[in-house]
Amino acid sequence: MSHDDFPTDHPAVVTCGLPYANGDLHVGHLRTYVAGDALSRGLRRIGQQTAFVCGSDMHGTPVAVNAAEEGVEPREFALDYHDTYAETFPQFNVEFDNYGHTDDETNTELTQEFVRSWVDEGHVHEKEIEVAWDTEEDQPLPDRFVEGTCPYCGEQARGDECDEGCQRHLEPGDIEDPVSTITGNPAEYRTREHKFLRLADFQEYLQGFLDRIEGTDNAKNQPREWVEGELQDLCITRDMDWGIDYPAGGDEGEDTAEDLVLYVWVDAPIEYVASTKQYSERVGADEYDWEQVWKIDGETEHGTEWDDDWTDESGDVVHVIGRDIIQHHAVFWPAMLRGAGYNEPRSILATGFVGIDGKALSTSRNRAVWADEYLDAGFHPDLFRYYIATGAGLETDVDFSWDRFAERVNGELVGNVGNFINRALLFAARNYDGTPDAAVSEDVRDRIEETLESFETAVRDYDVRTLAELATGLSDYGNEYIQRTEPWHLLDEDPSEAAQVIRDCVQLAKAVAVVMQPVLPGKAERLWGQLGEAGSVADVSLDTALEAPPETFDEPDQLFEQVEDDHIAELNEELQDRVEEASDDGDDADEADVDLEPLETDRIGFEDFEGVDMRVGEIVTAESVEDADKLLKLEVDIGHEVRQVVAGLAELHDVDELPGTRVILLANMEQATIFGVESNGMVLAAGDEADLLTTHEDAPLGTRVQ
Ligand code: B3M
Ligand code: ZN
Repeated sequence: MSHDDFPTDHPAVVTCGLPYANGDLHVGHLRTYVAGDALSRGLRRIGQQTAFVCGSDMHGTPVAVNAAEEGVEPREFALDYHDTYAETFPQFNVEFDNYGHTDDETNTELTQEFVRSWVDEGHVHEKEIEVAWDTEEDQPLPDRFVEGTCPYCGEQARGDECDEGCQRHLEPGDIEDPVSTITGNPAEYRTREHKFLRLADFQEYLQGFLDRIEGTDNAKNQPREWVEGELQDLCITRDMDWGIDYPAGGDEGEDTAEDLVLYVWVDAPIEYVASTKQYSERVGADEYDWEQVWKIDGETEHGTEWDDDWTDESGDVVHVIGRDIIQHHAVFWPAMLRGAGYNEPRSILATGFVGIDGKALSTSRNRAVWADEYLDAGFHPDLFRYYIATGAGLETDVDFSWDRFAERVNGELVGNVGNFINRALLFAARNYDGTPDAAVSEDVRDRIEETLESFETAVRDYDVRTLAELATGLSDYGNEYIQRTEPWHLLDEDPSEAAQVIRDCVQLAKAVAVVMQPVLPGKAERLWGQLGEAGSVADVSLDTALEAPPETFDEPDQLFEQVEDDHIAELNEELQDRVEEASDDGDDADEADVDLEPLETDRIGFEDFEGVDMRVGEIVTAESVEDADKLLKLEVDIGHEVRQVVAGLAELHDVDELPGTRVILLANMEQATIFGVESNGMVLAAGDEADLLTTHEDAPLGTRVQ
């Protein structure tokens, strides 16, 4: 059974991953919110009743660790950021119907209700596990209070996620060589009792769910392998003060849970439901009924064979998230919902990351473009929205650079869309006081109809990029039409043809306003005003694009402003200074207390060394590796042949600058497959910054290093 096409006859909700209330927002965060906002506007435009909700993620160690560093109570700390986020999103025209937070009453109650349902249904059990402990502070070390080695891939990882390597969720006790992030001391494992959600109960259900789910390929495919083998229990409690209490009375006769709070990933996704509920309570259930969206239809009898009784009668839940939290949304969350009798997500859209100037965005290196910084630079939010929405398909990484931003804005928005609108409306206002009296030609009508169809398809396919490109497509067409017909000559030569061309162009301009609105809502509104239209372009249906524009309107002003070169040069310089400053700080630290690895005491013979085949090479191409932020796929010319190699350079080198770089390649390194890419050699580099080894004269490629 598959889902009905949008618009369906039940309400939809679009949600965005909740930002942890623990730091400033940057362009990496904003990508997800822009996509969610554009999509919900697009859904409404095609007639789908839609709520767009989110909230701040207040709990867990991501907040507790940062609050402790600042010496502030976590609640106060998180509320501050929550307020900032609530103010910042609208400044990017990201307009949630409800923006709550996970520490409010609605979410607290709902979360405890969920947990009670799981307990009642027998999905929760208690067991003893080993948790990391700081002996100096004499306290447990949940999640981000501990770091160590990922048991799956060997990378450095946080207590509950392998953030630098394989991105897997880690359970308490999983991490190897645990070190306390509070004292830096090696942590000890101690036995504690915790509560677990038995995910194995939902295994079959989850397999069926993954057959039904819509969204990006990464979200549909990656979880398959996770639900194949036996599912590990999910530890739903933590030894912490900050969080939602494990509900009293959830387990009869047990008091061990009293000092436990729920794991942040329990109450965080429940905020999707809580936020929808708050919206519903505000507008009234007659207008929008959260229970219709989230609760399983009352008529449905639920047997154990979910596939047989799955119906499409409840609402449509669409989650937009970062691609690092697919497992939480495609495995844990549907099980949590199912266990409490709630509806499942219809789709999961997992967006790629945002890079900065060809490298990974890094807040610790201050290589980021901050939301405030963008706004302070005085750019209209829609310019960023357009750039990020058209930069790549949803699941592909997008690079942000100020240069590219200026190029795209000036070329596509100023040069194409703005230019067309201005030529058409100026000509119309000057010569006809508005829309000339003529019928729209068939070709133009067809072209607009085609665009409206593409709009619907793009929304149904969750294809935000195509959605964002419709306005430029129509403007291209319009510019070409004006260029070909030269209406300024026709005014004298063939006045009725001149009126026809301009009539068509005004209609095209109106269609541009309608189709650009999801991605460029502010600019669309302004164009709507320029056309002399009443009301808001946000409220009209798609077909309005074909209705006649007002007879009169005034001369327009420019819709988009040119981004100036010197402004961009300034912004580039600021970014560069910041990154350098951060890395200087790092260098000082490196030099002062760099941890040099001890020298090997075992000597090797010359024969052993001879077995190591190192060659002079040159990087020919460099490109990123899907789903692996740190890795690059390189082609290295080593004289005899060109080798494909996977190297962990993505965050440390500019991918565009690597081709042409001379390197030393360990040529007889064992072959390996890393993130699905074959690696046939190893590029040698020194230290945390991956300082690349090279030669300093002209040794020919392929020369052996001795
Ligand atoms: N607060 C942020 C993240 O891991 C986390 C998302 C929660 S969504 C329910 O990206
Ligand atoms: Zn890992």
